[in-house]
Amino acid sequence: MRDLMVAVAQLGPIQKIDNRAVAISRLIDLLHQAKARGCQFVVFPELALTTFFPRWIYDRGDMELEAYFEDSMPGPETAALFEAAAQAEIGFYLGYAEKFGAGRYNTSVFVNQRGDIIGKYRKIHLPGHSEPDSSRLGEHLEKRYFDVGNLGFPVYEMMNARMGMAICNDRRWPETYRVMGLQGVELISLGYNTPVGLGEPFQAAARANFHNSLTMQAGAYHNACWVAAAAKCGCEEGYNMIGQSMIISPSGEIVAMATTLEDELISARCDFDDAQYLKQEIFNFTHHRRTEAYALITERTGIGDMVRPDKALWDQSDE
Ligand code: CDV
Repeated sequence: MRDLMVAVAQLGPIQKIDNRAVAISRLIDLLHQAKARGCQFVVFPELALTTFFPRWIYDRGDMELEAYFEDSMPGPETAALFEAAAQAEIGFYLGYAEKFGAGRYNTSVFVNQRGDIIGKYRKIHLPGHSEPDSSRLGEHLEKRYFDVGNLGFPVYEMMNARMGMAICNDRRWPETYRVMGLQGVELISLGYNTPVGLGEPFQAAARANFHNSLTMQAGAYHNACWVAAAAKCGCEEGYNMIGQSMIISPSGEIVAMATTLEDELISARCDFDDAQYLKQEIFNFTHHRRTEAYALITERTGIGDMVRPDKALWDQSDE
């Protein structure tokens, strides 16, 4: 059997006054809990080192904004997390704001049990807006502060499994999972910050938890892979963010879910062989996918004209 003991380390709110040292000590505490449970791999949230700063209005280049970004990874403060994980022989996924030359990315990395970064992902689906709008109850300015990720959706061999990454809004897009599914991904790690009450209709806010699980359960099942998802949640700077961090099996079933809106560790044994039936039968891509019918997916971005088949292919009445 090929398996991995996976932990998801949900974080409660990180307020603006909480510096990195505070956040990192909470991550290390969760890492130690994971070790005590016999876990080998931990998934931390999106932008896990600071408060969720895209809720405030800055100009790119502002000192206060720049301070949310990491110049290096590990850096002077994050080194303690890398050391603690290497000591515990635990691999992890970590989301953070990355400076790379002039580029600014919403990034995640895979770190192996020895503390080496073995893979990186930069968020591709950036939600929200570039320009503030005072008519909204709250801003979500990821489009203003981050560049679109330029690394695709890579899958890495780590801890004897094929592992992929996504970040928050990516989880709502089936393409995210499929691109990794086509690389044989076995475990997708992702972190999220999902605020509610920014001015969306009441029904959208009321369904936020449902859509969180719906999209990830579908992505897991359609690609016969595990999904491990970590929220940063609770009331952060007056804004509410959903929790329900979860681990989902390749059958699409939730096998562990957080029940608080605070720092909380959940875990599950992920059996990769368990997915083989689905990968070889119903979702045997090689046998069953029909790419000739999927061209619109990469040719078009938004909704366009209806595409009709040649009528002669389906109607013989003119003959
Ligand atoms: N951090 C995110 O990407 N949040 C979005 C919200 C803004 C909808 C999400 O998809 O959860």
